[in-house]
Amino acid sequence: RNSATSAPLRLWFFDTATMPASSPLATFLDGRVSIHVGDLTRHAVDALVNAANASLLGGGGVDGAIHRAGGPAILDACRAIRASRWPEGLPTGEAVLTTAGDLPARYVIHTVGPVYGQHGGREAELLANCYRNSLQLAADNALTSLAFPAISTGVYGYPPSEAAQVVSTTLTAVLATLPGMAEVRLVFFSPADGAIFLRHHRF
Ligand code: AR6
Repeated sequence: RNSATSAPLRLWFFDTATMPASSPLATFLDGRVSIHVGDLTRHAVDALVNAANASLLGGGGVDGAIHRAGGPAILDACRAIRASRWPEGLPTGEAVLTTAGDLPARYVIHTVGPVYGQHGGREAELLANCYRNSLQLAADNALTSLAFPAISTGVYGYPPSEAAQVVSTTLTAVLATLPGMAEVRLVFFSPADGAIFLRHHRF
């Protein structure tokens, strides 16, 4: 066996494990919040936030991408949390913490966003709870950097322009209470989604 062909290809100037996933489109709140476009799973932060569903057993969208890239350790941890703490499923707006498996992040925080139009007008409050509870859970675990996807704006149908207002006002309020939370990245999958956020935020 030729060791030269089986050695990992690792060029110092293109090390995907340590290079930043993207440079920000914009920053807010004295640089504590940054806006990115690309794949959330590439971000090497203390915790990625997952837009999960109540089952915590995986799905499509960013949830599928996190479980695919992170491997089976994440699903094992989710099953254990279901069995011990949330046998009926994780309620909308709540958040739980697991390993990040093989991902470059250290942990994954799973939260369940509202399905737009299914909560009798409480959608904005529930979406804010996702961001607030994820940030508080991170702070309780002494984590200082987080990356969020645009929770609920895919399969769950939340209009991205409305979500931008909820997310920016919630981050402004919550980060004022969490001085140790140094870095919050908002990661949009497409440039169009990033542009909608930048048009509608209220930072
Ligand atoms: N990186 C960043 N953003 C992504 C990625 C990625 N790899 N993949 C998708 N997005 P969605 P939801 C964006 O549907 O609306 C799942 O099946 C996507 O373009 O992932 O909260 C769960 O299991 C969109 O802007 O989450 C639940 O059943 C945003 O992430 C349900 O979907 C959120 O889209 C949750 O629906």
